[in-house]
Amino acid sequence: MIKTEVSPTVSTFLQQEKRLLIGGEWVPSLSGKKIPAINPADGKVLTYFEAGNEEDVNRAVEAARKAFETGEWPAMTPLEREKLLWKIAEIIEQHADELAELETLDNGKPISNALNIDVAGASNVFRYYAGWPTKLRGETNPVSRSGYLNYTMREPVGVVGQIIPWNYPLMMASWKLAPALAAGTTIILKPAEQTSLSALRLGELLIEAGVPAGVINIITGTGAEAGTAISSHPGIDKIAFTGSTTVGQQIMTAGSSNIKKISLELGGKSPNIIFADADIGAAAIGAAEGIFYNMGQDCTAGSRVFVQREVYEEVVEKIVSYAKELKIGYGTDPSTQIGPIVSARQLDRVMEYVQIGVEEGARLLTGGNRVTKDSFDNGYFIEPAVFADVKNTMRIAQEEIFGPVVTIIPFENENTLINQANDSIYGLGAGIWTRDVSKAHSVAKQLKAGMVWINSYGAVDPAAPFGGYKMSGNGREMGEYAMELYTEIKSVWVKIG
Ligand code: TXE
Repeated sequence: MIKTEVSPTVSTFLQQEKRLLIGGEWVPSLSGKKIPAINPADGKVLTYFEAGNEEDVNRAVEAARKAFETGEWPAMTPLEREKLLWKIAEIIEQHADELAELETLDNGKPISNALNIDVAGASNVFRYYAGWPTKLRGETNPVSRSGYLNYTMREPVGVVGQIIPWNYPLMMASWKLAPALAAGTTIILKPAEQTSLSALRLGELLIEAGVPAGVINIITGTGAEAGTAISSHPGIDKIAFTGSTTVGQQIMTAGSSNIKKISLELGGKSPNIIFADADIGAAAIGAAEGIFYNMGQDCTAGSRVFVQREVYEEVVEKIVSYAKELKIGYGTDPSTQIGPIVSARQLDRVMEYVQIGVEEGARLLTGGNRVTKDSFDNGYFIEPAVFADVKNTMRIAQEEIFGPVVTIIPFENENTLINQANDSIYGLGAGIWTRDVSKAHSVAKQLKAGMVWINSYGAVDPAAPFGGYKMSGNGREMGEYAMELYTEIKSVWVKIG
């Protein structure tokens, strides 16, 4: 239960005045209102940052439009953009420890995860997209109108609004910024109000790397004020959003005013399916990690574990003992596996779902209590919870909990399983555990999910598409797919004959 001291570098950053990044300058918000950054491990205020509003968004859009149309950015060659993105990746790596510490303090996640997954994921995505500016090609098209040449060009979509959540703050900022920069757009980024600090520090590093003024603007603030101002702004051409499905729906409505291009990465209730012929030891660990990683605050969390009847009790037992052994503690302690939930509000939400599960008649085998021992009582800690004998129709199996709560559902055979697994408004991820290769591919084909993992769970990579079916979203991030999100196609006709 070590609670290590804050390092001098992070301490200095926390003491500095936080501002909005507009047109290459750090400026105060026009309203002067502030939001506290709360450490979820002890409920104390780390620092305050600006509550940007509509007028601040207007200023940012103006700066982004200017940077898009004139000056250094549109004149930059693809090779120069490549160098810039590569440099950002390097600077993130050079500041890895500091960024990880800041992320852990602000979000609560275990420091080893912050460093090895979040910060490493952030620099990797910039490095991957560094390769794209020089690969964005058009085509010549075999048109049947004689005497004509037709070719296409890919152009940056314009000014982009990016609204991100609190579960992977730095990594989400990087997943959004890197392809948008590679495409040549200019950006207004709004981090989540629960976790805005790493984005602000990233903003400083982006300036240090040489991102021209106005290309990336950072507006901190609430969803209700800064978020809606971005999603409804007529000067913004595209919105990229990660967050709840409800807000995704609001963004689609708000964005209709000027037919914004909208990509959404929303909620999930992903099935992680264990067949009786699987390597049961590996599958049970995979299922437990698939839900408890990042305290279950993961859009692809395998929150519905389907287990074939023959091995049901065995798997349940293994998941329960895994959950009981997880080490709960301050994220700053390197041995911690389960840190606090991000906010008091999210903790309440998770606790409420535990109660709902009990009332619905599911069997709560372990966890679900707020941790109040030692000095944890002011932090937002909860014991990982395991529900068995869950029916897929229960609310705890249908609604996204976004916390360390797993629902384990028995199934009889492949046919009944597919219907149950697909019986969800969501379609983000899915896992399949079996030794039967044909069954694995057949089930993968039948699942309505944007990502399927076979005999593993949750791998992501900048080269592999990421996104969901149904109400889990629109469009795909990562890989070449993200370049489509941030570019327009122009078809050019030339009369040659
Ligand atoms: O999300 P919100 P919340 C899910 C998860 C979680 C639930 C609620 O189930 O329990 O959502 O979390 C901004 N216009 N996910 O309330 O509100 C907000 O400021 C424009 C899944 O924190 O969707 C923040 O920057 N923007 C998820 C971002 O949207 C608005 C990750 C996300 O906040 C806005 C997070 C508005 N009207 C939560 N309202 C995932 N897919 O990974 C809010 N925002």
